[in-house]
Amino acid sequence: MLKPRLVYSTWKGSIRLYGVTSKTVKICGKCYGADDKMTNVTQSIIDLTGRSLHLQKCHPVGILREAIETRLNSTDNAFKSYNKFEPVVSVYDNFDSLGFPINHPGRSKSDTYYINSDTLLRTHTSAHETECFSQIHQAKETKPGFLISADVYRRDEIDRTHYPVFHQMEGCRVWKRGLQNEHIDQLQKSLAILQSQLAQQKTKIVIEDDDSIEGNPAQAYMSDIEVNLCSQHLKRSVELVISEIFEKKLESMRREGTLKLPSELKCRWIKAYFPWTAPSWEIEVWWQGDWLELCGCGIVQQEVLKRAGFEPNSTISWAFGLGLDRLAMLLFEIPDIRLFWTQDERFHNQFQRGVIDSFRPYSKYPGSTRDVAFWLPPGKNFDDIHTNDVMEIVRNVAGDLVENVKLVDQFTHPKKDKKSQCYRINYQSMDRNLTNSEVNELQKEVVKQLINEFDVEIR
Ligand code: FA5
Ligand code: MG
Repeated sequence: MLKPRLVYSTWKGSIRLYGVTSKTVKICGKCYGADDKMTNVTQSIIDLTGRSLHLQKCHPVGILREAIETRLNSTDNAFKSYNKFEPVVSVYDNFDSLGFPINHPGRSKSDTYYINSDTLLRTHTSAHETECFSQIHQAKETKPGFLISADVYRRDEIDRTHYPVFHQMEGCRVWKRGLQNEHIDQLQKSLAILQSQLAQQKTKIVIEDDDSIEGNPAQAYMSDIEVNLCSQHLKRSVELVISEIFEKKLESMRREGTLKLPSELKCRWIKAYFPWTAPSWEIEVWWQGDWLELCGCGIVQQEVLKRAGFEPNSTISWAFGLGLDRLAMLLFEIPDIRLFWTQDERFHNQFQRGVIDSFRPYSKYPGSTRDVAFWLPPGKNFDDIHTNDVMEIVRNVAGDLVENVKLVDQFTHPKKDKKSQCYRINYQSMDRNLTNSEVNELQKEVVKQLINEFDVEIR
């Protein structure tokens, strides 16, 4: 039996009371058994599972999703789109099927929302790769590639660029090896189209490419020419997406009369590691003085293709996973990721299908800061209270009324050997003014839950 626990969540000022923890958890109309050890998903997260921002035609995330799908299919119409997968997946699909080692940090309860020990809210769209590959294997799908866009869930910190839900687009492409090497022909033809499309883009990308295989080995079953063509096809496809998106952004900056327009876009490919691709890379874009990581990718491990049903050595494939939200924030000039989730018309009225416009802030409501400082229970270490768990408590109490939470101080009292932490919480709404008493109320509830959950002593 789980301890019944009351959690408050606020939405537009009204405070709702939830009995979060019960024996079952209902998500997208289905009931799942909860369990004592693993369940950590909360009602405020469950409430977000039905929003599907990526399907809204006039929402920045939806506009971006559609633009990328269109561009990728302009090469040879190779991708089937899957945009309606529900967020509940098995631990097997999210981690095991992709070869995540048992001790991978992504599996931990402090990073992932578990429904029970077998089921979780997907942490990435790669969770659906095996299923979609198997559709191609069974010839239920005739297109040789697919795109999966969906909401993904991660327990994380709270600030302007982090939200427990964000959106990814997965892209995969498969070539069946032919007896006469027909797949090499197909790869070369498709690559030639990609290259000419890139050459025609108005926005030129200047690329630094780390393609050394040191520490990033190819798989033994593939020939050098296959690795080379498949990697190039992958990289040029991702570059096409990026140059297209930034081209749209530059058009909008021209319309808005921005004076200093960059004449080219600097990108770099860097080596990466993902358990289910080899070799693997990430791409970063230089934008307003910073490298921005947009996407992870690589050549799909044969084990994944075999799990999807393909005969050994029969198939080669690439995959990428692109984050939509941070890219949308940058393109649409959205200062706070919470804005994506607002229901305020003043936000939604600003965007139209197919167009990348800069967001015009309608108002900036003041924030209100509160500190909470506490002693850890005797014998406990700083590691025993994960920052993500503190964040989760604040998120549950204050929902979108919290802008930022920071651990601002921690020390050990030399004589008493007691350990102290101080968190600073900034309460701020995107849509309205918060009253002082409302903020006090929220803070009181946060303190109460910190005591209940961690047995801390408030200083
Ligand atoms: C992945 O999630 C892999 N599934 C990507 C992949 C797919 C690799 C297929 C290989 C083959 P990563 O955790 O780096 O990787 O996330 C991918 C992208 O999602 C990042 O580049 C970033 O753009 C975005 N992203 C990651 N974490 C966040 C976050 N907390 N908030 C917003 N965007 C994020
Ligand atoms: Mg990454």
